[in-house]
Amino acid sequence: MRILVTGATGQIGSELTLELRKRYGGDQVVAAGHRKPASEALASSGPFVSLDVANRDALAQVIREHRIEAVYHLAAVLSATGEQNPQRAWEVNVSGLYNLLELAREAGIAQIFHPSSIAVFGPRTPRDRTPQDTVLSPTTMYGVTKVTGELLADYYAQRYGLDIRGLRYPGIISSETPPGGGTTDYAVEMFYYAVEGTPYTCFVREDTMLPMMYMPDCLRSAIELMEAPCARLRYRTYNITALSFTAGELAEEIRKHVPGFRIEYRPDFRQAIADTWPRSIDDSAAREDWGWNPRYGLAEMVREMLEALARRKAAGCLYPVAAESR
Ligand code: AKB
Repeated sequence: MRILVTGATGQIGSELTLELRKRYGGDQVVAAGHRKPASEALASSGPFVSLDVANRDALAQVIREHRIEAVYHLAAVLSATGEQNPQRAWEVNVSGLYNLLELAREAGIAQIFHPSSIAVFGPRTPRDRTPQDTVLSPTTMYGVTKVTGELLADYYAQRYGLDIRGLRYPGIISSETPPGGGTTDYAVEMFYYAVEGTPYTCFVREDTMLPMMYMPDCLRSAIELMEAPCARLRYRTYNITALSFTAGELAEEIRKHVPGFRIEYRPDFRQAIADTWPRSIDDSAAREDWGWNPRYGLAEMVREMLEALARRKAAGCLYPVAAESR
């Protein structure tokens, strides 16, 4: 299959592209992003095209020229940035997806992966062990676009027979490309500050608990869902999680490795977003239908994150997350 990854320079896209290239071959996986690839590995391991998914003609050209047969559609504006520019969030997240679905219908694309998010839930949704089937009433534009995306996926599957699959991702923690513009970004930033030896000002309260997942689990979940037999899937978009912890619990775990790590809590507008999202997720449907099983708990994730970032720092290639926001 010739695969296109949109949003390939983002947090998930940059690592998923490399994982897919390892599995299916470098030339088979076209990376598309609106920034230049940040890593040499991403730039040199296969084709890269510059693309804004809201530009339908440009997307059509990439699909045609590279004879694309499957798409991992990761291009998105996240929750915090989405509140700063809701119009752009709609354009990228909804118009971009609509463009892709229409082109997929015309070009006969075999499969699409479209991530959703815990942002589809809202203040009227049960916050503990949030069920698969529940109230979707988000209060952020990002959440609105993700609910719309889920509904569009259902519609195009029913009406045109497209094979579209998705996961409601929690916060994703990773050591390669930092996330940009999400509410859960504090859980990544904290590591960078700890490794830099700089005190961190956290933008949510110490007792804020959100569901999270470490990148290796995130990559595996996308690929396992896409490879699952269609007949076993009761849902098009699944709840998924790995672990839940408070900001304070994460800081405590980091302190076991970096004893002098200092943190203060100064909640900003992102606290109000976090307060409408689940504390934990019921992902039993994913476990039953396609065998989802996360491998990383808090202790292993924190140890691996700190080791990976320390290696990057020693090699002089730690992204300047801490330096930029200092
Ligand atoms: C965000 O915080 O906006 C994202 C998400 C949970 O989808 N990380």
